[in-house]
Amino acid sequence: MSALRFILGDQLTRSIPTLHGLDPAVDTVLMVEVAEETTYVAHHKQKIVLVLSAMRHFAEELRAEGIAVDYVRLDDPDNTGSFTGELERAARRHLPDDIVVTEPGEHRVMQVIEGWRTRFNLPIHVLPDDRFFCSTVAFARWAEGRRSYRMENFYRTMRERTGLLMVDGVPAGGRWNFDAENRRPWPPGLRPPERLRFAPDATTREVIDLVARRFPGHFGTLDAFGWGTTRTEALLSLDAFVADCLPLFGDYQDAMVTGGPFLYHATLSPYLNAGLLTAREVVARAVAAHEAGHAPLNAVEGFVRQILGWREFVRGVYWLRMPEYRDSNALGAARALPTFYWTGDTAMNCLHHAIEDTKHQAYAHHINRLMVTGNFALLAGIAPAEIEDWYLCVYADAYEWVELPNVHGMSCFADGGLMASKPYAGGGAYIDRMSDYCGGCHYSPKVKEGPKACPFNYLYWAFLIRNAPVLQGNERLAMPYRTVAKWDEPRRAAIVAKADAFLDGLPTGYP
Ligand code: FAD
Ligand code: DLZ
Ligand code: SF4
Repeated sequence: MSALRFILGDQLTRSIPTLHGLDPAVDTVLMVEVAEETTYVAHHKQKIVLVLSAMRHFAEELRAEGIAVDYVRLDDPDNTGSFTGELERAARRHLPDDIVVTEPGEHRVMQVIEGWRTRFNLPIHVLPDDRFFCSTVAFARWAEGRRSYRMENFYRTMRERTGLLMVDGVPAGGRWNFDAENRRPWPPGLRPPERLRFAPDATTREVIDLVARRFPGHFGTLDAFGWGTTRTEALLSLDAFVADCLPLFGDYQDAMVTGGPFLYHATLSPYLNAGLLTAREVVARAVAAHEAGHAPLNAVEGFVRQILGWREFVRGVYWLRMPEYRDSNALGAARALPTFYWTGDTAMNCLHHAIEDTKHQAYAHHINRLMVTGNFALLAGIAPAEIEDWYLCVYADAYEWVELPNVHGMSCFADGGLMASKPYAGGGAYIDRMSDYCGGCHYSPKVKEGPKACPFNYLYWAFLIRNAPVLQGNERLAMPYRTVAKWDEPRRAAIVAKADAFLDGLPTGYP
């Protein structure tokens, strides 16, 4: 019995179920670079380089173990451009008895795989992805009977279930949450640690050339490419994060700094999502650092919460609610995406820097994503599908299972509160408090009227006024709605008109 074992580009984990029980004498591993995956959105050039180079390295590592790998390159003249077309060709080459694959990260690809059952006259084994703490079945069980899902409740269940950061059945330090200590603005003069970046080796250089030739119109630059593309490099990045960043990760988790995209953040999501690191080993390292006295609890709990909590939670919601999930639009948002999301060309300094960092690094940290680019899209009423496509394009860590709930649910509130108890909307004061962007801006968060008034302020109030029918009953928005209630109708109409005039003046579409 021979099996064709199909490994997808985000399954680059040696322990992936696809490889369980592999018999090197008869089995073949199939890996394919296909146009379907490189272009289903116009991914950032660095994301394509990272995935294809990591795939090539992973294939070489398997070969070094004596495993037969059939690897199809993007520029192979016979490449059909699709997973199904390449599986069909490979099945003709190898005549396997079985096809084995681990369930994919994305619903789109799951549908493709379901189609194989009727297309191929062969048993197709789709194995559960065991790289997550919480299986999709366990999440569905947790969600049963709940009208809305709250990360905090899920996270506490996961802490109890795994025993992580638990002492005798209670949370370490006597609290579940250290968020109050984790909101410090960046102090002037503090220099973020140097980050480990990797000079591209011959394989990565070859892929860089391929991507530059084949995808010149895709977003982003390649000059600063410094991502690791092997398991060894991903592990070095984990070591460096734990040694240099984890102790202060909590304190400055929400801070934003001009020219400092990474600060104390892990920058591990591209590796976790592609499979070069596992969530279990990353969390175990953070907990061990705390137990060894190297990192304080507020940092380690904050970090564990991101992975054991948020990452598992969004995956659970994705698989529970897809495909309907992406169709909701609770706030009826319908505007087209402004062109500056692609060019960074805007006088709003916070947006300019968040987008420039994204262009050059295929990365921006969470608060830039949520409270700058995401906040603007929410307040402006950008159509969820447009802003979702942008997030799926521009980050090296973007895969729909993690991008969609974060954008659709957390940032756009398009699911009407299924995931978040209120929209993450903020005015200029929040960005001013948490960043140094406003000092270098054409606008000022303190100016209320005239051409220097920070657009985030009137966009915020216009957002509340426009969406009052849906949002004003929300207890967590009672305070700002009390302010709105004090204004007469002409004043409210003037704020909405000002916001609309600003938004109508923005060019839209891909440049
Ligand atoms: P850190 O801040 O150091 O956090 C550590 C790890 O926790 C991350 O590596 C990541 O694996 C996990 N994590 C943290 N927050 C989240 C979260 N909200 N959801 C899931 N995992 C989380 N993350 C992605 O991996 N892919 C995406 O496409 C993505 N899109 C996002 C879109 C929006 C609008 C927002 C608000 C967040 C998005 N996130 C996404 C979550 C988060 O911003 C990134 O995981 C994080 O910035 C990655 O950088 P880091 O490794 O330095 O993370
Ligand atoms: C992201 C990506 C890209 C850009 N290219 C490929 C590819 O050529 N071949 C491949 O197997 N996977 C690629 N990927 C990752 C897939 O998109 C990912 O495995 C699916 O979205 C399933 O989550
Ligand atoms: Fe952003 Fe407003 Fe601050 Fe300018 S003034 S950086 S637009 S928050």
